[in-house]
Amino acid sequence: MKVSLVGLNNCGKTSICSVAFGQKKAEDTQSLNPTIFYEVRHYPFLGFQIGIFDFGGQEDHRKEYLEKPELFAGTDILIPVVDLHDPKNFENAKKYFKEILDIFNQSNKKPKIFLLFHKCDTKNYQKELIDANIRQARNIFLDLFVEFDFNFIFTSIFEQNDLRKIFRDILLSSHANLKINIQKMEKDLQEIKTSIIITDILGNILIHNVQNVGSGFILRQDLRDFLNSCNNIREKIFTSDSANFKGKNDDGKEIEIYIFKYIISVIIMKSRDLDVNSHDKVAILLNNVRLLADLIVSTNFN
Ligand SMILES: Nc1nc2c(ncn2[C@@H]2O[C@H](COP(=O)(O)OP(=O)(O)O)[C@@H](O)[C@H]2O)c(=O)[nH]1
Ligand SMILES: [Mg+2]
Repeated sequence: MKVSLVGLNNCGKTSICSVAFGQKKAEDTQSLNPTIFYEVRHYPFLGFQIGIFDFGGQEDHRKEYLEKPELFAGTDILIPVVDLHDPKNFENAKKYFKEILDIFNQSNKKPKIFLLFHKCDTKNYQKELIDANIRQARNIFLDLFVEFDFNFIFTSIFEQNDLRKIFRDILLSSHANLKINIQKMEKDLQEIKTSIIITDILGNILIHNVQNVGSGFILRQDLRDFLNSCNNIREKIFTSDSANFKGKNDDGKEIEIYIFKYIISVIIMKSRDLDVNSHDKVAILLNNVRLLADLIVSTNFN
């Protein structure tokens, strides 16, 4: 799956990638260098390869892309990014987006579009201006994409958890059944009184009910290593597609790892015995994850 991020220089594209997918915190993005031409990063997600194309936004690069429309070929999802802190460039951004849309209009394959109204925060920016900028941006940009399958979203790298979820849903947007399943589980999870993290086997977090579980889209390194070891054991010793692992100390602290269909994992961390209600809900959740894993295996992502 090819995802193309486009927008003027400095609007936040590289920061979005590194905060949503990488291990970076919002504060670490200030030292990012301007992207030269374009960069492709591959993120494995639910066992599939996702290529994120980050198109650097400097003027001379923008001209070059427009002369080489093949660079955008095969884009499944186009993400135009608007910098809400930079209203004087709204019209420039609009002009650039229009030129890109023309490229897609000329080919007969149209991507899904998710417009990000980005930097929707008042970090290093005057609070009084942001509402007016949002109104202005809506007026300028929203009618641009009418001929496309189009959505818009407000984003900020300072809302890392939201950003992670937004990208998860964007990546699943062509797979409505998976998305609905995951969102339902997310709701169920909020009612369970023990810490649970559901990830793919590489540690990309799908859902969780734990605060500060990791610094982004990916599980903490030590848990990721642990998961990886469990997965190796599943493969080499159990030689089956699913397995579960338990660890316990004398005080009743417990960690359980379930691996379903070598693709998805559930990490459960208990600090004491569960009440009956939560216990039943965990069992239902595990069953649902098992079904989700089947669904993922039968889904043809590419
Ligand atoms: N306030 C705020 N600043 C952001 C946000 N996203 C990115 N930035 C800052 O915007 C600047 C440019 O970001 P960068 O990712 O290099 O932009 P790019 O040229 O589009 O790749 C950096 O100083 C980031 O820290 C955001 O959501 N809010
Ligand atoms: Mg960049």
